[in-house]
Amino acid sequence: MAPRPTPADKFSFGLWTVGWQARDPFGDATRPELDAVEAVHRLAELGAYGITFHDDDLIPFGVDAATRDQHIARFRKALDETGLVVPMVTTNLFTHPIFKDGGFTSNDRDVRRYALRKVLRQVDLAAELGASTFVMWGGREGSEYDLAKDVRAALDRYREAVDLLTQYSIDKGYNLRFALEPKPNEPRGDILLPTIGHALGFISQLAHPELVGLNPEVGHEQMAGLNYAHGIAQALWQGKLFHLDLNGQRGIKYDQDLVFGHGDLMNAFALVDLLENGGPNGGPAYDGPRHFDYKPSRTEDMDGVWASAAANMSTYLLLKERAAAFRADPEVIEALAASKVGELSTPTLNDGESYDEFLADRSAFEDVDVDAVAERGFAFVRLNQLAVEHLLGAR
Ligand SMILES: [Mn+2]
Repeated sequence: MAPRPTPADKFSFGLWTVGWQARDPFGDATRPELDAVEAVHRLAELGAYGITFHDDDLIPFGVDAATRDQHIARFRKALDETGLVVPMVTTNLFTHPIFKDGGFTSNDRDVRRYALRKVLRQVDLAAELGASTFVMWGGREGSEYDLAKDVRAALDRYREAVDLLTQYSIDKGYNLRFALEPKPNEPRGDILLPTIGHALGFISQLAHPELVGLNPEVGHEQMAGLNYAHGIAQALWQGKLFHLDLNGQRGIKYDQDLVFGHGDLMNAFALVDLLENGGPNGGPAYDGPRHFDYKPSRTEDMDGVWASAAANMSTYLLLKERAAAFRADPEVIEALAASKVGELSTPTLNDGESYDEFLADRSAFEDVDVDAVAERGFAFVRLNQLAVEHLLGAR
Protein backbone atom coordinates (compact mmCIF):
# COMPACT_ATOMS: atom_id res chain seq x y z
CA MET A 1 0.00 0.00 0.00
CA ALA A 2 1.33 3.38 -0.95
CA PRO A 3 1.38 5.81 1.99
CA ARG A 4 -0.96 8.81 1.88
CA PRO A 5 0.69 12.22 1.84
CA THR A 6 -0.25 14.96 4.29
CA PRO A 7 0.69 18.66 4.35
CA ALA A 8 3.37 17.80 6.96
CA ASP A 9 5.29 16.07 4.14
CA LYS A 10 5.68 19.50 2.47
CA PHE A 11 4.92 18.38 -1.08
CA SER A 12 4.42 21.17 -3.59
CA PHE A 13 3.69 21.31 -7.32
CA GLY A 14 4.15 23.85 -10.04
CA LEU A 15 0.87 25.10 -11.50
CA TRP A 16 2.49 24.49 -14.90
CA THR A 17 2.99 20.77 -14.14
CA VAL A 18 -0.56 19.47 -13.68
CA GLY A 19 -1.68 22.36 -15.91
CA TRP A 20 0.48 21.26 -18.85
CA GLN A 21 -1.74 20.69 -21.87
CA ALA A 22 0.89 18.47 -23.46
CA ARG A 23 1.71 20.63 -26.44
CA ASP A 24 5.16 19.61 -27.68
CA PRO A 25 7.33 20.63 -30.67
CA PHE A 26 5.66 17.92 -32.79
CA GLY A 27 2.08 17.89 -31.62
CA ASP A 28 -0.90 19.83 -30.39
CA ALA A 29 -2.35 19.86 -26.90
CA THR A 30 -3.97 16.58 -25.82
CA ARG A 31 -5.71 17.99 -22.74
CA PRO A 32 -7.99 20.92 -21.95
CA GLU A 33 -6.89 24.03 -20.10
CA LEU A 34 -6.83 23.60 -16.31
CA ASP A 35 -8.18 26.42 -14.14
CA ALA A 36 -5.71 27.49 -11.43
CA VAL A 37 -8.51 27.37 -8.85
CA GLU A 38 -9.26 23.73 -9.70
CA ALA A 39 -5.55 22.89 -9.53
CA VAL A 40 -5.37 24.32 -6.01
CA HIS A 41 -8.38 22.30 -4.84
CA ARG A 42 -7.30 19.02 -6.47
CA LEU A 43 -3.73 19.25 -5.14
CA ALA A 44 -5.01 20.00 -1.64
CA GLU A 45 -7.32 16.96 -1.82
CA LEU A 46 -4.35 14.79 -2.83
CA GLY A 47 -2.39 15.88 0.26
CA ALA A 48 -0.04 18.51 -1.14
CA TYR A 49 0.82 21.54 1.02
CA GLY A 50 1.98 24.04 -1.60
CA ILE A 51 1.60 25.34 -5.13
CA THR A 52 4.06 27.41 -7.13
CA PHE A 53 3.74 29.33 -10.38
CA HIS A 54 5.38 31.46 -13.03
CA ASP A 55 3.78 34.88 -13.45
CA ASP A 56 2.35 33.84 -16.84
CA ASP A 57 0.86 30.56 -15.49
CA LEU A 58 -1.54 32.52 -13.31
CA ILE A 59 -1.90 35.76 -15.22
CA PRO A 60 -1.98 35.67 -19.03
CA PHE A 61 0.93 37.64 -20.52
CA GLY A 62 0.17 41.28 -21.24
CA VAL A 63 -3.29 41.62 -19.60
CA ASP A 64 -4.29 44.94 -18.00
CA ALA A 65 -3.94 45.66 -14.27
CA ALA A 66 -7.61 45.06 -13.44
CA THR A 67 -7.63 41.62 -15.10
CA ARG A 68 -4.37 40.78 -13.35
CA ASP A 69 -5.88 41.68 -9.97
CA GLN A 70 -8.93 39.47 -10.69
CA HIS A 71 -6.72 36.45 -11.43
CA ILE A 72 -4.73 37.00 -8.24
CA ALA A 73 -7.89 37.46 -6.12
CA ARG A 74 -9.47 34.20 -7.39
CA PHE A 75 -6.23 32.36 -6.70
CA ARG A 76 -5.91 33.82 -3.19
CA LYS A 77 -9.47 32.79 -2.40
CA ALA A 78 -8.68 29.19 -3.43
CA LEU A 79 -5.58 29.24 -1.22
CA ASP A 80 -7.62 30.50 1.73
CA GLU A 81 -10.28 27.82 1.16
CA THR A 82 -7.79 24.95 1.05
CA GLY A 83 -4.94 26.11 3.30
CA LEU A 84 -2.47 25.53 0.46
CA VAL A 85 0.55 27.85 0.66
CA VAL A 86 2.81 29.44 -1.97
CA PRO A 87 6.34 28.68 -0.74
CA MET A 88 7.97 29.68 -4.03
CA VAL A 89 7.21 31.66 -7.15
CA THR A 90 9.16 31.92 -10.36
CA THR A 91 9.22 33.97 -13.50
CA ASN A 92 8.71 33.27 -17.18
CA LEU A 93 11.38 34.84 -19.38
CA PHE A 94 11.13 32.19 -22.06
CA THR A 95 7.68 31.82 -23.65
CA HIS A 96 6.98 35.17 -25.30
CA PRO A 97 8.88 35.75 -28.56
CA ILE A 98 10.41 38.93 -27.10
CA PHE A 99 12.65 36.62 -25.03
CA LYS A 100 13.91 34.56 -27.98
CA ASP A 101 17.51 35.61 -27.24
CA GLY A 102 17.02 35.61 -23.47
CA GLY A 103 15.76 38.03 -20.83
CA PHE A 104 18.58 39.18 -18.54
CA THR A 105 21.22 38.39 -21.17
CA SER A 106 19.59 39.23 -24.50
CA ASN A 107 21.94 41.07 -26.84
CA ASP A 108 19.10 43.63 -27.18
CA ARG A 109 19.23 46.08 -24.27
CA ASP A 110 15.53 46.98 -24.64
CA VAL A 111 14.64 43.34 -24.02
CA ARG A 112 16.87 43.23 -20.92
CA ARG A 113 15.20 46.31 -19.44
CA TYR A 114 11.74 44.88 -20.16
CA ALA A 115 12.70 41.51 -18.62
CA LEU A 116 13.98 43.10 -15.42
CA ARG A 117 10.78 45.13 -15.02
CA LYS A 118 8.69 41.96 -15.53
CA VAL A 119 10.70 40.14 -12.87
CA LEU A 120 10.53 43.03 -10.38
CA ARG A 121 6.75 42.93 -10.67
CA GLN A 122 6.77 39.20 -9.91
CA VAL A 123 9.09 39.78 -6.94
CA ASP A 124 6.42 42.12 -5.52
CA LEU A 125 3.78 39.41 -6.03
CA ALA A 126 6.02 36.81 -4.39
CA ALA A 127 6.21 38.97 -1.27
CA GLU A 128 2.46 39.68 -1.39
CA LEU A 129 1.65 35.95 -1.41
CA GLY A 130 4.13 35.15 1.36
CA ALA A 131 6.63 33.18 -0.73
CA SER A 132 10.11 32.85 0.75
CA THR A 133 11.93 31.61 -2.36
CA PHE A 134 12.11 33.15 -5.83
CA VAL A 135 13.31 30.69 -8.47
CA MET A 136 14.96 31.76 -11.70
CA TRP A 137 15.34 29.31 -14.56
CA GLY A 138 17.07 31.15 -17.40
CA GLY A 139 15.89 28.84 -20.15
CA ARG A 140 16.53 31.32 -22.95
CA GLU A 141 19.74 32.73 -21.47
CA GLY A 142 22.15 31.10 -23.90
CA SER A 143 22.94 30.66 -27.55
CA GLU A 144 23.05 28.34 -30.51
CA TYR A 145 26.13 30.00 -32.05
CA ASP A 146 29.32 30.59 -30.05
CA LEU A 147 30.35 33.74 -31.92
CA ALA A 148 26.91 35.32 -31.49
CA LYS A 149 27.11 35.54 -27.69
CA ASP A 150 29.84 37.25 -25.66
CA VAL A 151 29.56 34.89 -22.69
CA ARG A 152 31.61 37.11 -20.34
CA ALA A 153 29.40 40.11 -21.13
CA ALA A 154 26.31 37.91 -20.72
CA LEU A 155 27.50 36.83 -17.26
CA ASP A 156 28.09 40.53 -16.41
CA ARG A 157 24.47 41.28 -17.37
CA TYR A 158 23.20 38.18 -15.49
CA ARG A 159 25.05 39.40 -12.39
CA GLU A 160 23.74 42.94 -12.89
CA ALA A 161 20.18 41.57 -12.92
CA VAL A 162 20.57 39.30 -9.88
CA ASP A 163 22.34 42.07 -7.92
CA LEU A 164 19.48 44.46 -8.67
CA LEU A 165 16.89 41.89 -7.54
CA THR A 166 18.64 41.11 -4.26
CA GLN A 167 19.12 44.82 -3.48
CA TYR A 168 15.46 45.50 -4.29
CA SER A 169 14.34 42.65 -1.99
CA ILE A 170 16.57 43.96 0.82
CA ASP A 171 15.37 47.56 0.43
CA LYS A 172 11.72 46.48 0.39
CA GLY A 173 12.21 44.21 3.43
CA TYR A 174 10.90 41.19 1.50
CA ASN A 175 13.26 38.59 3.02
CA LEU A 176 13.25 36.64 -0.25
CA ARG A 177 15.94 34.16 -1.15
CA PHE A 178 16.70 33.66 -4.84
CA ALA A 179 17.36 30.20 -6.28
CA LEU A 180 19.01 29.71 -9.68
CA GLU A 181 17.96 26.62 -11.65
CA PRO A 182 20.70 25.16 -13.85
CA LYS A 183 20.00 23.36 -17.13
CA PRO A 184 22.53 22.44 -19.83
CA ASN A 185 20.39 22.91 -22.98
CA GLU A 186 16.80 22.96 -24.29
CA PRO A 187 15.29 25.21 -25.42
CA ARG A 188 18.62 26.95 -26.26
CA GLY A 189 21.45 24.99 -27.84
CA ASP A 190 23.56 25.90 -24.80
CA ILE A 191 22.22 27.58 -21.67
CA LEU A 192 24.29 29.76 -19.34
CA LEU A 193 24.83 28.33 -15.82
CA PRO A 194 24.37 24.80 -17.25
CA THR A 195 25.05 22.79 -14.07
CA ILE A 196 25.03 23.06 -10.28
CA GLY A 197 28.78 23.67 -10.36
CA HIS A 198 28.59 26.52 -12.88
CA ALA A 199 25.83 28.19 -10.86
CA LEU A 200 27.75 27.88 -7.58
CA GLY A 201 30.73 29.54 -9.27
CA PHE A 202 28.52 32.37 -10.54
CA ILE A 203 26.98 32.97 -7.09
CA SER A 204 30.44 33.58 -5.62
CA GLN A 205 30.73 36.66 -7.88
CA LEU A 206 27.50 38.35 -6.71
CA ALA A 207 27.01 41.39 -4.46
CA HIS A 208 24.78 39.38 -2.05
CA PRO A 209 25.85 35.74 -2.41
CA GLU A 210 24.15 34.92 0.91
CA LEU A 211 20.75 35.60 -0.66
CA VAL A 212 21.31 33.46 -3.75
CA GLY A 213 21.33 29.67 -3.88
CA LEU A 214 20.13 26.86 -6.10
CA ASN A 215 17.01 25.07 -7.28
CA PRO A 216 18.53 21.96 -8.90
CA GLU A 217 16.26 19.72 -10.98
CA VAL A 218 16.77 15.95 -11.25
CA GLY A 219 16.37 15.80 -15.02
CA HIS A 220 18.46 18.87 -15.77
CA GLU A 221 21.56 17.45 -14.06
CA GLN A 222 20.99 14.02 -15.59
CA MET A 223 20.68 15.60 -19.06
CA ALA A 224 24.29 16.69 -18.49
CA GLY A 225 25.21 13.12 -17.50
CA LEU A 226 25.72 14.17 -13.89
CA ASN A 227 24.84 12.49 -10.60
CA TYR A 228 21.93 14.43 -9.07
CA ALA A 229 22.39 13.10 -5.53
CA HIS A 230 26.06 14.15 -5.62
CA GLY A 231 25.10 17.61 -6.86
CA ILE A 232 22.51 18.01 -4.11
CA ALA A 233 25.10 16.90 -1.55
CA GLN A 234 27.50 19.60 -2.72
CA ALA A 235 24.74 22.23 -2.70
CA LEU A 236 23.92 21.22 0.90
CA TRP A 237 27.61 21.27 1.81
CA GLN A 238 27.83 24.86 0.57
CA GLY A 239 24.57 25.91 2.27
CA LYS A 240 23.03 26.56 -1.15
CA LEU A 241 20.12 24.11 -1.38
CA PHE A 242 17.36 26.74 -1.23
CA HIS A 243 14.78 24.64 -3.13
CA LEU A 244 14.69 21.61 -5.42
CA ASP A 245 12.78 20.22 -8.41
CA LEU A 246 12.01 16.51 -8.27
CA ASN A 247 11.19 14.52 -11.40
CA GLY A 248 12.47 11.63 -13.49
CA GLN A 249 14.78 11.44 -16.51
CA ARG A 250 16.14 8.50 -18.47
CA GLY A 251 19.62 9.38 -19.64
CA ILE A 252 21.15 12.11 -21.77
CA LYS A 253 18.32 13.12 -24.07
CA TYR A 254 15.54 15.71 -24.26
CA ASP A 255 14.05 16.96 -20.98
CA GLN A 256 11.55 14.23 -20.10
CA ASP A 257 10.09 15.55 -16.83
CA LEU A 258 8.83 12.10 -15.83
CA VAL A 259 7.31 11.33 -12.44
CA PHE A 260 9.87 11.32 -9.62
CA GLY A 261 11.50 7.88 -9.47
CA HIS A 262 10.40 6.91 -13.00
CA GLY A 263 13.95 7.57 -14.23
CA ASP A 264 16.99 6.57 -12.19
CA LEU A 265 15.30 4.90 -9.20
CA MET A 266 18.55 4.00 -7.41
CA ASN A 267 19.72 7.61 -7.52
CA ALA A 268 16.27 8.74 -6.32
CA PHE A 269 16.66 6.33 -3.37
CA ALA A 270 20.08 7.79 -2.53
CA LEU A 271 18.63 11.30 -2.86
CA VAL A 272 15.68 10.68 -0.51
CA ASP A 273 18.03 8.97 1.96
CA LEU A 274 20.27 12.06 1.83
CA LEU A 275 17.40 14.54 2.23
CA GLU A 276 15.64 12.57 5.01
CA ASN A 277 18.53 10.93 6.87
CA GLY A 278 21.61 12.95 5.92
CA GLY A 279 21.37 15.58 8.64
CA PRO A 280 23.94 15.96 11.42
CA ASN A 281 22.05 13.63 13.82
CA GLY A 282 20.60 11.32 11.20
CA GLY A 283 17.50 13.50 10.68
CA PRO A 284 16.57 15.50 7.59
CA ALA A 285 19.36 17.37 5.84
CA TYR A 286 16.83 19.63 4.07
CA ASP A 287 13.59 21.02 5.48
CA GLY A 288 12.27 22.96 2.48
CA PRO A 289 9.45 21.99 0.11
CA ARG A 290 9.64 18.67 -1.74
CA HIS A 291 8.68 20.31 -5.01
CA PHE A 292 7.71 18.37 -8.12
CA ASP A 293 8.50 19.86 -11.52
CA TYR A 294 7.31 17.10 -13.82
CA LYS A 295 5.00 16.88 -16.82
CA PRO A 296 2.10 14.42 -16.90
CA SER A 297 2.91 12.46 -20.07
CA ARG A 298 1.14 13.50 -23.26
CA THR A 299 -0.65 10.15 -23.38
CA GLU A 300 -2.59 10.86 -20.17
CA ASP A 301 -6.11 12.24 -19.81
CA MET A 302 -7.11 14.40 -16.84
CA ASP A 303 -7.58 11.34 -14.60
CA GLY A 304 -4.05 10.39 -15.55
CA VAL A 305 -2.84 13.88 -14.62
CA TRP A 306 -4.09 13.51 -11.05
CA ALA A 307 -2.88 9.91 -10.84
CA SER A 308 0.59 11.07 -11.90
CA ALA A 309 0.57 13.91 -9.35
CA ALA A 310 -0.27 11.37 -6.63
CA ALA A 311 2.43 9.03 -7.98
CA ASN A 312 5.15 11.64 -7.37
CA MET A 313 4.19 11.90 -3.71
CA SER A 314 3.71 8.20 -3.05
CA THR A 315 7.01 7.35 -4.75
CA TYR A 316 8.76 9.85 -2.50
CA LEU A 317 7.08 8.46 0.63
CA LEU A 318 7.84 4.86 -0.36
CA LEU A 319 11.50 5.75 -0.88
CA LYS A 320 11.49 7.50 2.50
CA GLU A 321 10.11 4.33 4.14
CA ARG A 322 12.65 2.17 2.32
CA ALA A 323 15.51 4.50 3.32
CA ALA A 324 14.43 4.35 6.99
CA ALA A 325 14.37 0.53 6.83
CA PHE A 326 17.80 0.53 5.16
CA ARG A 327 19.28 2.73 7.90
CA ALA A 328 17.75 0.59 10.69
CA ASP A 329 18.91 -2.78 9.31
CA PRO A 330 21.75 -4.21 11.50
CA GLU A 331 23.30 -5.84 8.44
CA VAL A 332 23.41 -2.45 6.69
CA ILE A 333 24.96 -0.85 9.78
CA GLU A 334 27.63 -3.56 9.75
CA ALA A 335 28.15 -3.18 5.97
CA LEU A 336 28.52 0.61 6.27
CA ALA A 337 31.22 0.05 8.89
CA ALA A 338 32.95 -2.59 6.75
CA SER A 339 32.97 -0.08 3.88
CA LYS A 340 34.41 2.59 6.24
CA VAL A 341 31.69 5.04 5.18
CA GLY A 342 31.79 6.73 8.60
CA GLU A 343 35.60 6.83 8.69
CA LEU A 344 35.56 9.54 6.01
CA SER A 345 34.22 11.95 8.65
CA THR A 346 37.43 11.63 10.67
CA PRO A 347 39.87 14.42 9.73
CA THR A 348 42.98 13.23 7.93
CA LEU A 349 45.33 15.03 10.30
CA ASN A 350 45.30 14.44 14.07
CA ASP A 351 43.73 17.10 16.26
CA GLY A 352 46.21 20.02 16.33
CA GLU A 353 48.81 18.13 14.29
CA SER A 354 51.22 20.47 12.50
CA TYR A 355 52.66 19.65 9.09
CA ASP A 356 56.08 19.27 10.78
CA GLU A 357 54.65 16.60 13.07
CA PHE A 358 52.89 15.02 10.12
CA LEU A 359 56.12 14.94 8.10
CA ALA A 360 57.87 13.33 11.08
CA ASP A 361 55.28 10.56 11.38
CA ARG A 362 56.96 7.57 9.73
CA SER A 363 53.79 5.46 10.16
CA ALA A 364 52.02 7.75 7.69
CA PHE A 365 54.46 7.17 4.86
CA GLU A 366 57.90 5.55 5.23
CA ASP A 367 56.66 2.52 7.19
CA VAL A 368 53.44 1.99 5.22
CA ASP A 369 53.20 -1.42 3.56
CA VAL A 370 51.55 -0.04 0.44
CA ASP A 371 50.93 -3.48 -1.08
CA ALA A 372 49.13 -4.65 2.05
CA VAL A 373 46.97 -1.51 2.23
CA ALA A 374 46.22 -1.76 -1.49
CA GLU A 375 44.91 -5.30 -0.97
CA ARG A 376 42.09 -4.16 1.35
CA GLY A 377 38.66 -4.41 -0.27
CA PHE A 378 35.96 -1.83 0.43
CA ALA A 379 32.92 -4.14 0.00
CA PHE A 380 30.92 -1.37 -1.67
CA VAL A 381 29.09 -3.85 -3.91
CA ARG A 382 27.68 -5.73 -0.91
CA LEU A 383 26.48 -2.44 0.58
CA ASN A 384 24.82 -1.47 -2.70
CA GLN A 385 23.16 -4.87 -3.02
CA LEU A 386 21.65 -4.40 0.45
CA ALA A 387 20.24 -1.11 -0.83
CA VAL A 388 18.77 -2.89 -3.87
CA GLU A 389 17.20 -5.54 -1.63
CA HIS A 390 15.59 -2.85 0.54
CA LEU A 391 14.44 -0.98 -2.54
CA LEU A 392 12.82 -4.13 -3.96
CA GLY A 393 11.08 -4.90 -0.67
CA ALA A 394 13.13 -8.08 -0.15
CA ARG A 395 14.16 -6.93 3.36
MN1 LIG B 1 12.78 19.50 -16.71
